Amino acid sequence: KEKAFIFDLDGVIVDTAKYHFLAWRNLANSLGFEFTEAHNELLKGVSRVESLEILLKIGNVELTDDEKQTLLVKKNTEYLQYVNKMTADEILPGINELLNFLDQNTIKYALGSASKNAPLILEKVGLLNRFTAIVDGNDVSKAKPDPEVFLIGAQKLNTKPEDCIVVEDAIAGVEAANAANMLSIGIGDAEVLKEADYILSNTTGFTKDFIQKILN
Ligand code: B16
Ligand code: MG
Repeated sequence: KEKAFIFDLDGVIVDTAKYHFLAWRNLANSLGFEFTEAHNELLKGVSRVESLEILLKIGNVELTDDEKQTLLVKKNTEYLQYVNKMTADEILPGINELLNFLDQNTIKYALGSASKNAPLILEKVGLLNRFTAIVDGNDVSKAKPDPEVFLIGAQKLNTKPEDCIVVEDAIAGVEAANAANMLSIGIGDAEVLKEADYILSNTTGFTKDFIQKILN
C-alpha cells in the first residue's frame, strides 16, 4: 500500500526551539521575569499566540489585547533575525538521508507544522522544494493536538490518513497524529512521548531497517 510521511518542522527537521527560546526569554526579561529552558518545553508545538498566553501566565502578567499584539510582533521580529541566518547545516542529523531515501523510493512527504514561518525556514535550509505539500500555521484554524494540520496534509498528499506516518517531537503533535488515525513516530524522550506508536531518541534513529519496518 502507498504510504506517505508528514513531518513536523521544529524539533524534527531543524532545531528552531533554541531560537524561539532566546526570543521568548528576552521578551520575558523585558517584562521583568525569568524564562527557563524548562518553561520553553511548554511552548513546543504550540502556536505563537498560545505561547504568549503561557508565558504571561508564568510571569503573572496581565495585558490588553493591543499590548499582546505588540509583544507578538516583537518576539517574531527577533526570532526572524535568527532564522534569517540559518543554513542547511542546521538540518538535524539523519534527515537529509531520510528524505533522500524517500525520494529514491518515490514515497511522498509533506510538512505539518504549527509555525507561520515554516516556508521561510525551509527556504533557508534549502528544503522548500522537496515537500509535495506544506501545511503550516497559516493554513489551520485548530492547533495541535487537533488533527486538522495532519488531515489537511493527508488530503494534499492524496493519501488516506491511516497510510500516513507522522514524525513529531511534541506531545501535542503525537496526540494530533493519533487523533488523525495516523502512525505516530515520536522524536525525543520516551517517557514524555509515550503515546507515540514508535519512539526514537533522536533523528539519527531512521535506519533503513527502521524505515522498512514502519512501511510494512
Ligand atoms: P511561529 P512545529 C512550532 O513549530 C514550534 O514548536 C512552536 O514552539 C512555535 O511556537 C510554533 O511552531 C509557532 O511558530 O511563531 O513561527 O508561527 O514544531 O509545529 O514545527
Ligand atoms: Mg515540533
